[in-house]
This record gives sequence, structure tokens and C-alpha cells, in this order.
Amino acid sequence: MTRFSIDALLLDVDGTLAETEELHRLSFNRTFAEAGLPWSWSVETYRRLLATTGGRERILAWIAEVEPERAARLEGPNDPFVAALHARKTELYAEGVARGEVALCPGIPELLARARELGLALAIATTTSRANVEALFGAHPEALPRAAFATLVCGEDTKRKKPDPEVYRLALERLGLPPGRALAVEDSRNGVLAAKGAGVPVVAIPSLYTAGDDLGAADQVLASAFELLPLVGR
Ligand code: XBP
Ligand code: MG
Repeated sequence: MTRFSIDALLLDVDGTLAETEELHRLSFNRTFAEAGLPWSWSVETYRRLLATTGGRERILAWIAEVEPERAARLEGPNDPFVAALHARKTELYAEGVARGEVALCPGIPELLARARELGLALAIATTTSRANVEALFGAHPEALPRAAFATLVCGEDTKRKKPDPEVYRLALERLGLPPGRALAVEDSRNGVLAAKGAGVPVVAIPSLYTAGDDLGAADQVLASAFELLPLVGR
């Protein structure tokens, strides 16, 4: 029985298409070490810091927490020191993805293949940087064919990141669809809230870093994308 009668799948990237956050964390830490900064994020710390979506925003939140004097000297959200750290982290992350250090989540290749068989439109709805999404496509050309996606809405495309619904509103606008004809796939509480805020039904599949998130606002919580295969249809 089809549970979601839809025309499009709107897919989050980090934690949904692939288990990316561990490589993000290691890339942040390497960036900090290269810059001579005494910062190193443990798995536990990073799990807490993920409440702030966006890598640049996460560094800013960290500085405000551990070095308030430095935070007071920063030139706002576009501070060049923070921007340079984030740019280097993005570079290191892309190198890691290209080396094959990020695996796709179980059932994602099969879900995308099924969606294409059904003729569903595919879109990316993420707060991560476009370069990171392109790197992932580049590393998995068969399972994640770039041409299969009608649009990629990324971190640079919105003023406010998840849990703000802007990313989902923009994806729907670009696809020309009402929210009820799409289904979002997310792994985190922030992602679920963003989709629901735009009126989009959402299936949550927890990832390594979001296993403890409250995903109660999702329409359905599943263990893997394999479980979603029989639930989508036109
Ligand atoms: C992902 C994020 C991103 C990544 C890092 O959230 O919050 O910030 O952790 O990517 P979601 P950038 O899965 O909800 O989209 O450093 O490029 O921001
Ligand atoms: Mg995510």
C-alpha cells in the first residue's frame, strides 16, 4: 500500500544521503590544528554543536562559548577569520569525500532508483555548502547521478538555515509543487522542523549523530531508506 502519494522527493544531505558528519568534524579539527588554534571537537561536543546548523555558524557559536573576548572582536557573521577557517574546512572535507571517506546511507541508492522509476522529481534541500554536495555527487556518480536532480537548494541559497523552512519553500517553488505533493527525507530534528514549517510531510531516518534527536514531529520515523521503498508512489 502506498502511504505517500507524491510527485517529488526532497532530500537532505548530511546524515540522510550519507554519513557525512564525522568527516565534517575531522575536517574542522584539522583546520583548527593547521591554524594553531587550541580547539578540538570530540564526538560528544560535536553532537551538541550540531544544534547550530551551518559550519560557519557552528564556528561562530563555538567562539562565543569558549572565547567570548575573541567573539567580541569578530566582524559579525561574515567575519573574515571565521570565513577563512570555514573555507579551509570545506576544502579538506571535499578532499576526504573524493578519497571515498563518506559512504552513502543504507537504502539510498535503491530509494533514488525507485523514485526515478516512478518518475518522481528529485531535489536536494540542505543547509550544507554547495561544494560539499557537488563533492558527494562526484564521488558517487552511479548511485547519485547529478543529472537526476531537478534542483539543489544549498546553504548559500537561503538567508536562514534549518530549522527555518526557507530551504523547503525554495525547493517547492523551484519545482512548482504544493507542499502536499512532496515528501522530505531528513535525519535530524532541525531538518524535520524545517520541512514541517513549510508544510511538507517528512520521514525521519536517524543517523549516527542524530540518533538521540527528538524526531516526534516527523510523519514517520524509519530505521533506513530501505523501509521507505514500499511507502512511496504517485
Ligand atoms: C547539516 C549542517 C551542515 C554540516 C556542515 O545540516 O548543519 O552545517 O554540518 O556543512 P542538515 P557546512 O543535514 O540539516 O542540512 O560546513 O558546509 O555548513
Ligand atoms: Mg541532516
